[in-house]
Amino acid sequence: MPPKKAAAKPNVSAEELLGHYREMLLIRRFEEKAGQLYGMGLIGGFCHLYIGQEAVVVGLEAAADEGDKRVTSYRDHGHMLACGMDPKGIMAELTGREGGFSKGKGGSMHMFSKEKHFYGGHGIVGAQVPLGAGLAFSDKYKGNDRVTFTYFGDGAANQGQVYETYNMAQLWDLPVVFVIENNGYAMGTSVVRSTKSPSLWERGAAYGIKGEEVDGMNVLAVKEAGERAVAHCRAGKGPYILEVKTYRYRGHSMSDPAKYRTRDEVQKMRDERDPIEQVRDMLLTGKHATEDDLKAIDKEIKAIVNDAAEFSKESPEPALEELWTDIYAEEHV
Ligand SMILES: Cc1ncc(C[n+]2csc(CCOP(=O)(O)OP(=O)(O)O)c2C)c(N)n1
Ligand SMILES: [Mg+2]
Repeated sequence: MPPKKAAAKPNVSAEELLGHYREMLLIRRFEEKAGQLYGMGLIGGFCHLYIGQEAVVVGLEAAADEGDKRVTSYRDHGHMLACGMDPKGIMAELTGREGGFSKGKGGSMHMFSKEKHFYGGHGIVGAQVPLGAGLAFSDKYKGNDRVTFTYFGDGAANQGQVYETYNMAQLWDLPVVFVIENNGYAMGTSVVRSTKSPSLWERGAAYGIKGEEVDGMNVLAVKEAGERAVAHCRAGKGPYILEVKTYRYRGHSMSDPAKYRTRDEVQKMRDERDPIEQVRDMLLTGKHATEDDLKAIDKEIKAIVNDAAEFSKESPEPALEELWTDIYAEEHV
């Protein structure tokens, strides 16, 4: 579980706090809506919600610059929203419609945006890790100072290809931030049941890679650590590992027997550590916003999410001919 910390007085502007609040709330409300649409049978197949983990991606995006890249696993809706992809296109992909980011043919786990430098959305546990190093290699080769954020879970951290990637990333000083989103569970297996070395970031030491553990329920702590990691990479010092301690409130995917943890455990986390509530408290106690201001933001976010849901129902299903497009690369002679 993430460490319990008294909220330090933040040295941060009202504008910045409100921005974090808005972005985390967008992810939360979007995911709640996706859960509803799934229940109504409008979304099929796999769907993994990000509720509870919002501070991770919002904090790290706040540390990123234009042109930086990101790649992640199947639990990807939050990452797409945080890097600025249109909620309509994401929701329409979830419902398998033409207006979706993969024209309705990829679904929840397979979306991409060249414009926002979002490289997926990957269903094979750990597979995105070498891809992230490859993206970083391309930037290093081109000689720019872009950084790639490569996200993976605590379960993925036990995959062999992660360590092959660490070796090459450090050998070639690749500008990649490895973000381990440690939410405590890999499907139904808790971290303590799957490894005797619960400090996942420290494994980087075997390759000479620096890193740290971060309180992933505190968006400001994530942003601060993200800035350190990014500065390290941009300075040409090679990769950096952030093990971000977080928690998912919902099941692993839409079907989850939830027998591996108690309801009390989840409730305690919601009550005591919720990332959105923490920022809400800072905004109210710091007199940066009133209850009414926050209600207005909530209303605005709900409208964005409702529009996305409407769009995802109205957008047509892909035409039959689409079965044959974007399957193989065109031959260029
Ligand atoms: C190579 C591979 N093995 C197993 C699976 C089945 N699987 C899907 S998600 C998952 C758990 C991964 O957990 P973690 O990395 O902690 O990510 P989280 O779901 O918590 O975000 C497993 C075993 C898979 N998709 N790919
Ligand atoms: Mg996990």
